[in-house]
Amino acid sequence: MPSATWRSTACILCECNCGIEVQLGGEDGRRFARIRGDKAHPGSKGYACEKASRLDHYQNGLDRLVGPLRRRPDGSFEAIDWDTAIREVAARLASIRDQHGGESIFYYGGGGQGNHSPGAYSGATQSLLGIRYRSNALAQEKTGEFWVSGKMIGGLSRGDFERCEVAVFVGKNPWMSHGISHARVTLRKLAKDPKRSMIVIDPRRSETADLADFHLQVKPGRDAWLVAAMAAVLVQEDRVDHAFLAAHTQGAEKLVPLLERVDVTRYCEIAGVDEELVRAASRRIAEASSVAVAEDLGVQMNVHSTLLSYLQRFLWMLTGNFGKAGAMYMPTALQPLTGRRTAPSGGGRTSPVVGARIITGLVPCNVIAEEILTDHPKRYRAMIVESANPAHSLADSPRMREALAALDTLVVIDVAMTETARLADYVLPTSTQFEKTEFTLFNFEFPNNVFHLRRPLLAPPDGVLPEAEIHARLVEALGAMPTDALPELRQAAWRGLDEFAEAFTGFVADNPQALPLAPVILYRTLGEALPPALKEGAVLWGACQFCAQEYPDSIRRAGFLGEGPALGNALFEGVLAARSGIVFTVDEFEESFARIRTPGGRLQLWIDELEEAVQGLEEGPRDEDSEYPFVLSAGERRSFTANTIFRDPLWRKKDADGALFLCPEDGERLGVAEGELVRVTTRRGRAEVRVALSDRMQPGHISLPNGLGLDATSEEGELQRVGVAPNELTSLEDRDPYAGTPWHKRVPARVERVA
Ligand SMILES: Nc1nc2c(c(=O)[nH]1)N[C@H]1C(S)=C(S)[C@@H](COP(=O)(O)OP(=O)(O)OC[C@H]3O[C@@H](n4cnc5c(=O)[nH]c(N)nc54)[C@H](O)[C@@H]3O)O[C@H]1N2
Ligand SMILES: Nc1nc2c(c(=O)[nH]1)N[C@H]1C(S)=C(S)[C@@H](COP(=O)(O)OP(=O)(O)OC[C@H]3O[C@@H](n4cnc5c(=O)[nH]c(N)nc54)[C@H](O)[C@@H]3O)O[C@H]1N2
Ligand code: SF4
Ligand SMILES: [Mo]
Repeated sequence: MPSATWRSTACILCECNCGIEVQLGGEDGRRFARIRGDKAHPGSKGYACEKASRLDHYQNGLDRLVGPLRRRPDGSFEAIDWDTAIREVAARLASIRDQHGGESIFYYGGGGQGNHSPGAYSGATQSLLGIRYRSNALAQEKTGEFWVSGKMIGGLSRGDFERCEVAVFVGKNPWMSHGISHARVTLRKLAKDPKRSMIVIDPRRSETADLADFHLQVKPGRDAWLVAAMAAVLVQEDRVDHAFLAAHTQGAEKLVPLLERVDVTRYCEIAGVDEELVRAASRRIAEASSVAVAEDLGVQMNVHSTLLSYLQRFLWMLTGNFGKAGAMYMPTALQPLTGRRTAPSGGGRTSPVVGARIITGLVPCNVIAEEILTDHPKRYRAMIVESANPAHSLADSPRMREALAALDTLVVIDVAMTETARLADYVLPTSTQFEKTEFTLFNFEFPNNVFHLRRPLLAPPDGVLPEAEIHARLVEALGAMPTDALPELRQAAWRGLDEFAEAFTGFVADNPQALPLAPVILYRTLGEALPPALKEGAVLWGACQFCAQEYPDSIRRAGFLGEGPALGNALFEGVLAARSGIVFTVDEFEESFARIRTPGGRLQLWIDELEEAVQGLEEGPRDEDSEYPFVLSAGERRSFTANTIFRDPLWRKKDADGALFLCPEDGERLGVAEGELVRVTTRRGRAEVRVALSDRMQPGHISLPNGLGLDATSEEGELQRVGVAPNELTSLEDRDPYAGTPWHKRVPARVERVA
């Protein structure tokens, strides 16, 4: 019998983090017996998709880690106690730092779709170890967009899909992947309303395309010509918003001549989309009172990734779709997802071995293996991996495994024995996201932005610790915790936030060198004065103070009172008290204009570094490799995929082993029928997989789901791999020339029937 109590938390499977309620049950009371959307959550308001109901497969998942592990010389693991684990990890990393410098220690991860507290607390460990190079999944998808957006608007923009008249999705399938609020409700409303339109750019007739008014079914990888043609139509038919351009932008005089020159007919031919349809879609954008645009992996993990982030922005900038309801906006942030001090452009920093551009502080994922597997004196020699699974999720898994194995020391902090953890020297087990206080910084709503601090639903099992505790202990073992100052700060915290703010500010003023350790100091002082269920929320006090400095008016409009630190304290108290999340800022649409952070304070239409790439489109596409006649999209989001958060293949109700989608014509040509096996060969590897014939695919295009091919222990105790691990098939050199993002959606491939 499930307990009658519904406890509020959030779904951890995509960036939406919908509020959910859970009833616990099972013999030990630790099963997620029932799950429903939480109506009290101010963002999701009761919405949740089918995946959330499967979260017990995470909480009670396979291969859960229950205590620290150390690798023996023979390669097997032995259990060790926490004191030994912390002491040895600290000592080994410190010795690498002392010998080779902190820049030889690499940090990967920091959080996934549902948890950003690891990134917040590890900041202390990273600074103490002198770590300078780090990365995470954002450097596989969003860094090109961050770079472009940084140049064009000086920050991140999002689209108001709930109010827009026209929605444009470029290589994004929100019906399956969500990523916008109440995705399916929002999409259905758009489809039903005759006054609104949806434009979908996707080579596949995606589930989102089914609802679209305009499906521009581009040839795989040819989006750049299509989107350039759409922008060119706006200019050539004089459908741009001249008043907006004059008032809010810079660089039109350089961009417009470039777009005037575009041969729209030819570009549409290259893209494989009917010219009249392209023109009609562009006119629809120009005529609309508001347009919202989003790009995603279909183009971000493809050739022209960074270029497309640029071209896509012309559609809404040239038509004046910024800073008004239904258009593009710049949200507030409790704390920026990309960090406070990291310039989008990377401030000219490059990675030490390959010299790859660092964007928002992140080294491109595709160069990490190269930065390890070399005798270059500046190579990475040790790595901390926290809440990520790079042995599975980065391009070229065989090479990545080789790189991880070549490190002097690999420390993995995770809840489960993952493909990456299996290669570690030390595995530090942590409480699940439902066994500690957690949150994410995916807070992009507008005008009412939402933050949700989740309380634990369950106590962690003995033997695991939350990341906050792990990092505090590492800092202590490294001898850097300012222990003398802690009692006084703790006492101030007991007396209240006002006194704490004063004491903490004074402490930092006297000890500026301790500032980078603030997360763990907050945890060891303020954290102990908080109710136990909120302890790991201590780090947010700093975020609330930052937010109060950055957005005081927006916070006051959300109902918090005060000035300076008092306003930050009021916000922090609000965050702590709201079990189902809270509206932390309320904005006006025009506020986005004031947030433009470009040198001229205007939207920049021109990026020097991309001029050549735009012009280069005139040369047309490069010849395809006849040895690999198919384009494989390696990592599609389907109903039952969720990165590698669920390790148990049984969580999938259908498509258990993740079929290869292939169009019926190609099936006939290859002589394969539904359910038969084929061999997929790429330049990097090969895999055998079951075929599902799908008329959603166009000829020559095939797709495999993401997150499959995990090695999980079966009930018989054997390691089993179900489905194809996509990165056994991808190559490191297939990456964007600007941002280094991988071309996972465009893997040249061959398909043969397996006799
Ligand atoms: N169900 C589910 N949802 C998820 C996740 C999950 O694992 N499962 N993961 C989450 C994460 S981490 C992310 S980053 C997002 C990603 O979300 P999306 O980017 O929306 O997901 P994908 O299915 O990877 O790719 C989107 C679309 O790109 C299309 N595409 C392929 N090639 C091309 C091309 O050449 N041009 C264009 N224009 N499109 C192309 C595909 O057909 C697909 O429909 O999803 C999140 N949501
Ligand atoms: N070929 C190909 N490769 C891809 C993609 C693709 O489409 N195609 N998609 C890419 C994208 S967009 C993404 S976002 C990445 C995702 O790949 P990764 O960033 O590597 O992360 P996840 O698969 O989300 O796995 C998260 C890890 O966190 C662990 N975890 C869960 N909860 C906790 C916790 O509370 N604390 C800690 N410390 N650990 C926890 C899980 O066990 C898991 O090991 O994959 C990328 N790789
Ligand atoms: S939309 Fe995303 S966060 Fe919401 S329930 Fe579905 S997977 Fe979870
Ligand atoms: Mo992602």
